Amino acid sequence: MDHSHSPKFVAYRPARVDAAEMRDRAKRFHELLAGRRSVRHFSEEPVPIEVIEHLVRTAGTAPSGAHKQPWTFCVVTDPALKHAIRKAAEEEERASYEGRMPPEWLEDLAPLGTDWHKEFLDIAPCLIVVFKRAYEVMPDGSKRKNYYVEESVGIASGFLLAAARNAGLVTLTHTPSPMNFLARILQRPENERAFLLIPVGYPAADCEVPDLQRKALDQVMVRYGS
Ligand code: IYR
Repeated sequence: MDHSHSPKFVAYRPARVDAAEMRDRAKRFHELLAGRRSVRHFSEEPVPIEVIEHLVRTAGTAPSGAHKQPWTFCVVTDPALKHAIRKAAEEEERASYEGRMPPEWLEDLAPLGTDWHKEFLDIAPCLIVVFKRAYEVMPDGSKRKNYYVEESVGIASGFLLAAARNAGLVTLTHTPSPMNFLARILQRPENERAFLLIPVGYPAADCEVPDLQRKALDQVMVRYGS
């Protein structure tokens, strides 16, 4: 049997950006994303589904191990489903905040002002539940493992957050723990595991965020070479 593959390649000539414009674009993109904040106080105002679809398309442009695209984005706008998710998340989060999380963790979270109440899961107009696909099921029923699934889905989620910010929407990377209730409520197949829960919408009129600072460049970048 011949196991050789002949990969097909196509020309790739992305438009060249001149130096001045490159600097300008790099700076502006930083300014755009520097203005991103995790938001916990949402408005109920709905978001056009076409916009959400574009955010998901953008997330799906992320690189992935062996181009397996090991992700599924569940877009939840149904109020009853959002409420079921809120109830289950609060049950887990209550157990975490009231006993499962060690004191150091609670101390680290104190500046964020979080607790087990997750009202935003009812209020935000759209919840995007990101699932990672550990493996694919082949037509013959056999399983084929995906590669670098965490990295791939993490990058795709980052693209989604950046795309939402670009569209003028706000997000939260919510991580109720454990998250297995999401696969149950959304009736996902057994190859999918919840990875992140991302409420998307507009901030409430009186929205506030914690007064946090980001690390400076010299704290995150180490240069080798001149
Ligand atoms: N999952 C909990 C706790 C939590 C943990 C981290 I790390 C945060 O940065 C924020 C919250 C919650 O969502 O409240």
